[in-house]
Amino acid sequence: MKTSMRYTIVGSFMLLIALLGSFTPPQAHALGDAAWARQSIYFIMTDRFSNGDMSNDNFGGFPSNRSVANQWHGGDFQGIINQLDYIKGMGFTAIWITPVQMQRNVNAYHGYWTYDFYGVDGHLGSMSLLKTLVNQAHSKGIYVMLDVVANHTGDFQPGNGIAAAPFDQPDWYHQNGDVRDYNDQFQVENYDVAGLDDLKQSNPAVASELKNWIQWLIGETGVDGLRVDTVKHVPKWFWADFDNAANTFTFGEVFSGDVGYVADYTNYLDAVLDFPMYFTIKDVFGSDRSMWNIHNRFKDDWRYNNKYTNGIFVDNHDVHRFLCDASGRPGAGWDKWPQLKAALGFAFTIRGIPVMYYGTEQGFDGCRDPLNREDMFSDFDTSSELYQYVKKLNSVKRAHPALQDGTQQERYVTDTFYAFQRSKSSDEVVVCINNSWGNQTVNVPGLSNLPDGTVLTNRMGSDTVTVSNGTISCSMSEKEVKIFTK
Ligand SMILES: [Ca+2]
Ligand SMILES: [Ca+2]
Ligand SMILES: [Ca+2]
Ligand SMILES: [Ca+2]
Repeated sequence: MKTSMRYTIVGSFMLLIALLGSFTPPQAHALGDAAWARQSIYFIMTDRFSNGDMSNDNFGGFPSNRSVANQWHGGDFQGIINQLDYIKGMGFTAIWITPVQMQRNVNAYHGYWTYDFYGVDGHLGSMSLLKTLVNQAHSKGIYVMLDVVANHTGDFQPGNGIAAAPFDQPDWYHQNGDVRDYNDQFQVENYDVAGLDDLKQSNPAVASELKNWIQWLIGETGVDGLRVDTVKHVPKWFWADFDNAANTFTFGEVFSGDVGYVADYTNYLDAVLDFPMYFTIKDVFGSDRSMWNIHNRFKDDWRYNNKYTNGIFVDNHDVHRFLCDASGRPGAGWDKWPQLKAALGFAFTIRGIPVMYYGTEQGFDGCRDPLNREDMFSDFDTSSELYQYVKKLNSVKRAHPALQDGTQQERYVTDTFYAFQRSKSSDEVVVCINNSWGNQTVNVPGLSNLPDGTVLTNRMGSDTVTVSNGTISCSMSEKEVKIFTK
């Protein structure tokens, strides 16, 4: 009896070993918030990224035409699959892709005008190909975040039908007409945004179906997290339910520079895209404004439920690209890359998850939507200066836990200079940023956990400094970012 039991246990153990040897355990779909805080995200507008299948370009009678800026252009899931190595090569560990739901409009290339919640748009591919994309990304160590819209469908009512079943019932919508006063939160939540048919979450059937849908979508696709659209246009109570139903990481778009207004949503969704910081980055790095604006911005960090999981970005698809608005070198306004590199150096090293909009690495500079949604298509140049710069930032971030979710403390600030220290376990990082168009040398005092005599190396270059009296001397060229580590 005893012998046979031991045989069974040993046998089971050996069977387990055999199984482990032949199978890799499936990757967890619900990547936790803490793990998301350590990622860096590449944001892709699928229609504008890479066309891997010409046969789907005119799906549903809505043709692609690259000479029309607000029409479909042909990018698709296969195109993203084809470029996963380009993305991985830049050091990103996650992608966020625009909504995949079926559209029904020649201008719905962006995916934010849902017709059928339960269909995948044929321009992009099929559900099966989306699963392949997710699996291929996972096999390369890249997580996938899906963009979802639960505020509205496309603009069908009145006069042009209604979204597909089960969202084909008029009393599932508000029918209040357009928002007229954007300072009136009731209108913002319950009226239409630019004619887009506004879903009535207060109808229990609607709330219930939206939760069924998100569970279905996550179950089908195996994605690791959600970017949630038009968050300020839906009552907060719904987002708490939605996040709960989704049972995954969610960060929301709350388009506002008012930090109190934005931060409150982190009590309902897991996190937000940090629009207040976006406006600060645009001012400070894009227009050479004072670094004290950064100091002031960080003073509001206490307002966020978790400041480590907000998305940090220098631009996105709904605003001018950074290089459109940047003021450029005084007297040579076309020379803007030094400002962009300083902004990216800041965005990739501060608390939060860096989210970089596709094409930034190729110097895209479009202004108004849709001109800020340029085609990548043939621009996958891995030798470009900006691609290489971003690759360096990601590689330093990956090598240093302190730069992922370590604590952050300001160490020195002037109008043209900002330094901070990040710490996690035994990892210590000091970041120095020169926002001036001239060289300057600045002493950064008050460093902690770095005994005198410690030699730190700038990982964006190779120069070293030695800690003395808890201070290092940062010798900076114009618009330079240095990342010092042990
Ligand atoms: Ca295509
Ligand atoms: Ca609404
Ligand atoms: Ca409408
Ligand atoms: Ca969640």
